[in-house]
Amino acid sequence: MPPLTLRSQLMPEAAAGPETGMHIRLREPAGIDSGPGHLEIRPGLHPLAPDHYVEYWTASGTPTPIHEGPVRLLEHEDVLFATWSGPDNGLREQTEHAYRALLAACRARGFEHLARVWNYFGDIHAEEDGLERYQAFCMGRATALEALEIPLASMPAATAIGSDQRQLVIYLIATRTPAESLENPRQVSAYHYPARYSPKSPTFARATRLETASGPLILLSGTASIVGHESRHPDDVVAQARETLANLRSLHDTAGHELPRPAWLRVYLRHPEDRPKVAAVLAEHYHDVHPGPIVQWVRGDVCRRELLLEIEGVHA
Ligand code: 3EB
Repeated sequence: MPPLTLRSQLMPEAAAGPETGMHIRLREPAGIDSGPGHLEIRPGLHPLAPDHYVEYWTASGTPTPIHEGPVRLLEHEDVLFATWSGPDNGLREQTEHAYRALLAACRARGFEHLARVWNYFGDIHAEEDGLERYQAFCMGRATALEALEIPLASMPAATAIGSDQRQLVIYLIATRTPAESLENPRQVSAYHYPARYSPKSPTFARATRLETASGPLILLSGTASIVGHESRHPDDVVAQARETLANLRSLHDTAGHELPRPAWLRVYLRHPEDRPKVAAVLAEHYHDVHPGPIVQWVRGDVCRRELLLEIEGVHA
């Protein structure tokens, strides 16, 4: 199998980015639009001023756009971008329904493997049918993935963040050949978390590794201040930032020392006013990496109330 042509870039909004592919823009309203060769995804999050970055995912060749109800796809020869957007009430059923539709669309085109999935919806801590909405989301997702018999050892890397708008927005990268799923020795695999976090555990890998034409690509899941399965340092955003970076370092070590530097990171902050403190921790951590990662700052709610930040990104 030839290496994938998948590429990832985070660029200032003012720069001329690629015209085709999947573009993630933090702009209202939450939702997904498509053009002839691209998908525009607006997760429903707010960027922290003054930065305006756009995240671009591209693959080579002329993509084919496909629109089937709430599912929109962009098919390349070796990569399929797949998205779903719709109301986020009845979240458990909606999530299951969305995942079934997405997975069916991917499989119908020969893209059996999920490398990376992003999930956003509003009011993540609110209760719905006796469950916290994050748990309802986890149940819907796990039910769909179980029904489709996706093994735990090949889960995609993922993000699930509470947005500022009531819209379920899911987007993903699927491939014909499997990515390598990676776990973090400092953390219990999310799919083995004890049931007190959610009656059905979150189903994602800590990262995935893909071989591309321009070298290995490591897709880092949303990573927080969790060691084992427990949250660490409630109420201390600086200590949470350090613990999160220790998790990311350990994940990078697991993925392979020869691997490239982080190209970009996205920091989700529960409280925007924490940015300067977290930025100082990041600057210290990456002071010997040149050039350092491009960092996008976003307001968002991490799934556990005590967690104040989460970081995801790409090594390329
Ligand atoms: C954690 O490590 C923090 O449910 O898809 C991070 C990334 C988190 C993805 C998900 C949740 C998810 O458990 C939360």
